[in-house]
Amino acid sequence: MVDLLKLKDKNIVVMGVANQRSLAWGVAKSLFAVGANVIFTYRKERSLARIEKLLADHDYEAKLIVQCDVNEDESIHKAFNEIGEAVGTIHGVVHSLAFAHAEDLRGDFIDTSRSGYAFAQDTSAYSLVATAKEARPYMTDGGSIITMSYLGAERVLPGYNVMGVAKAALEASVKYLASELGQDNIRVNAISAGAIRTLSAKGVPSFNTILNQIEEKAPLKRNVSQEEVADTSLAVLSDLFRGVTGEIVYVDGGYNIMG
Ligand code: 1JT
Repeated sequence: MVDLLKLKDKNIVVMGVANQRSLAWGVAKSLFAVGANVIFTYRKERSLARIEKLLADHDYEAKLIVQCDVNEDESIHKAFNEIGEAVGTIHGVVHSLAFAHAEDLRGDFIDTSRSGYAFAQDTSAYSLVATAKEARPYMTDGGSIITMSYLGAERVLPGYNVMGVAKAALEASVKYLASELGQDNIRVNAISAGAIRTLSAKGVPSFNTILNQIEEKAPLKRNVSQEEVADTSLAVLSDLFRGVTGEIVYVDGGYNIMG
């Protein structure tokens, strides 16, 4: 199985580990399990400390850990330059980042401020474009870029508001990037994860209701786990998905197909 994936000794950049519940941490664990070299980026010092503790607790060793603030072009440039200098070739990137102001994730969408809208787009959608641009020069063997999306990109989910619009832009960006990077044998796909209790989900008032509705309605009659999202992510990063690009892959127990 590990041989079919062809991820052993490949250099994969994982962006967006905030704590052990992060989808990015789940992907990192799956990557370690198949012998990939994992390179982490973090923004806040607190996240660096958490990553270092998680690595120590699991007896994992990161190939490299670098600071990267995706709201700053220069920071992304420096981070990927440092990664490229250290490892030579980058084979994959896991973009698992999103942010919006708390006040824009409740109340009415129509009340979204200009700055809150721009901030959500910049952090959650443009960051993928800027990251792909900086990673590309080092992805000389081809490779796979994945990002995390959510059903709110295509359906109105009460409260998701400005993030839904940002995820819609993210999914469209996946398709435009896929069309341009295909010539370099770089695939770009999104994982549309079901609702999972991560740090981002904290403070979402109706989250329990959302989880209960999914249990009732999803074909698999249950919610999905961080591990399930991670293993699908591993598959999409791997050689098993070598013919797939520009796709939105749902890991949601089938919830998205229901009317
Ligand atoms: C962000 C947040 C991105 C929460 C997110 C997210 N993607 C999924 N969630 C969880 C969620 C949130 C809402 C929801 C369903 C799922 C918070 C910080 C900014 C980025 O409502 C239907 C509101």
